[in-house]
Amino acid sequence: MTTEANRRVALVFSLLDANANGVLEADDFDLMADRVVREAHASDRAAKDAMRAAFRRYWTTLLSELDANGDGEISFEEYTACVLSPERFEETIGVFAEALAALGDPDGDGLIERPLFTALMTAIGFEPANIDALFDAFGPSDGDRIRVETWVTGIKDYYAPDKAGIPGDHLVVGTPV
Ligand SMILES: [Ca+2]
Ligand SMILES: [Ca+2]
Ligand SMILES: [Ca+2]
Repeated sequence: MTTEANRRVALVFSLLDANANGVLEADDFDLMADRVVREAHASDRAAKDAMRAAFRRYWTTLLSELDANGDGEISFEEYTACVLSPERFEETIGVFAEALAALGDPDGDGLIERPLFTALMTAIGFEPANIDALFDAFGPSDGDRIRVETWVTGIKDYYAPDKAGIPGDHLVVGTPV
């Protein structure tokens, strides 16, 4: 595993622990889904429901794959095992990435404007400066927009334990984890 990926794993765990009690549980994913959906003012109900379902699936996948001691929670130690078998999470993360990126494009033109991107990423818990750096790394067009597929790929890469030198590394730089 790369150092960047190591730091991403720690950062992602801290973000997923939305209620900041040091372990992952169903509440964290409900809380984060609420925060993200609240920012998706222009999205329709189907898109919001898809996001909630993706968060729920994310949790049930983690629970079934990583809860080694069977207590219904995922500790950080248990969570780090996700890097051992990244392929088990690919499909779930793919669904999550598609749902999140779709919220970024409520008008369906395939492009995401910076303000909405920033609002959604802030709801997930990233820092504003890091969000800006990531958006820039995605190479926005003249209208300061990025393509939906670019973000989908970025989200998938971000959660892949074996990747390095990716745009998502901007989310780690300068972030205390
Ligand atoms: Ca928690
Ligand atoms: Ca556990
Ligand atoms: Ca759009």
